Amino acid sequence: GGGAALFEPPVKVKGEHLNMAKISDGRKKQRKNWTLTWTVLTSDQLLFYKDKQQQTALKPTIDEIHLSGAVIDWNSEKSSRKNVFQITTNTGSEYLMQTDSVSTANKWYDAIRQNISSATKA
Ligand code: I3P
Repeated sequence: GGGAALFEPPVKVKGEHLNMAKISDGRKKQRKNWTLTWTVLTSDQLLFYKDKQQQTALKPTIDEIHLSGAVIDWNSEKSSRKNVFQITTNTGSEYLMQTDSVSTANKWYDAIRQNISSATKA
């Protein structure tokens, strides 16, 4: 407990370049706009940075997903791209994530699913 965590940098579980498209913001549909982002998974958040340097400099994120209560599923209907999965937050925002590498996609899908599960129980 305590407030010490406020002063700590994000826990760097993974960092990698992934394509991200936010397609709905709190149940309000958004125009799909794929962006290559430096993506970092912590125990309870998925953080999107413009590039790796922004994370290192502790600059604000492009966006962040709170994993508690979120849902992750593979999705082959909302994009013509391969290896797409969708994360739906507990407020109804929807994010598509994609990479051409099936092993990278699988690795992230599994890690995010695990952290959603533990963040939701916490
Ligand atoms: C969209 C863009 C997206 C594409 C989307 C297009 O066009 O080409 O990359 O999604 O397809 O509408 P625009 O840039 O003019 O908005 P995918 O790459 O995921 O297929 P969609 O309309 O079927 O979502």
